[in-house]
Amino acid sequence: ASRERTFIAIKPDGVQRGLVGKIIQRFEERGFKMVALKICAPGRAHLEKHYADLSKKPFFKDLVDYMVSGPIIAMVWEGLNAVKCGRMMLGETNPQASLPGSIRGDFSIQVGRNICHGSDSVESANHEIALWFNKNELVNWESAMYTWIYE
Ligand code: DAT
Ligand code: MG
Repeated sequence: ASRERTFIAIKPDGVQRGLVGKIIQRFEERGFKMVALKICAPGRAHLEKHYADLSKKPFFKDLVDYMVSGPIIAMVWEGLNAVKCGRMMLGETNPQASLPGSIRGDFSIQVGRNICHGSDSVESANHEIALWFNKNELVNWESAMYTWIYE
């Protein structure tokens, strides 16, 4: 169970605003293990695939325009309930509803500039990880802190 993985991304506004280190630090400090990390700009077709479930939404074009407007930090984090806990750490989709202490609640104001992405289920995490990373980009390693984080 402590091997659950989630896909977390820092969107172009998070990168431009210099929040990369702070966001990574939150996942590190919580005790999650980084399994993959890269800066990338994968282009429109890739982002349309990433957000395929939303393709009928009125905001879809603006969303894709925003996501291709600059580099993205793509990451995979591993740990117990990484998906659900990751979502909690991000906050609500709309920053107006995100509590202080969450990433969106601390660093963002509007839904169209909510600075980060996190998978919403284990199934979508597996799908997104496969979409964003090659197998050889995922690194299996044992954290020396494991037994200090897990009972
Ligand atoms: P989340 O990113 O919390 O998983 P989502 O998957 O429903 O939310 O939507 C993906 C992104 O689309 C979201 O981060 C911001 C944008 N978005 C969602 N709902 C929106 C809305 N009502 N108006 C404008 N943009 C929206
Ligand atoms: Mg989503």
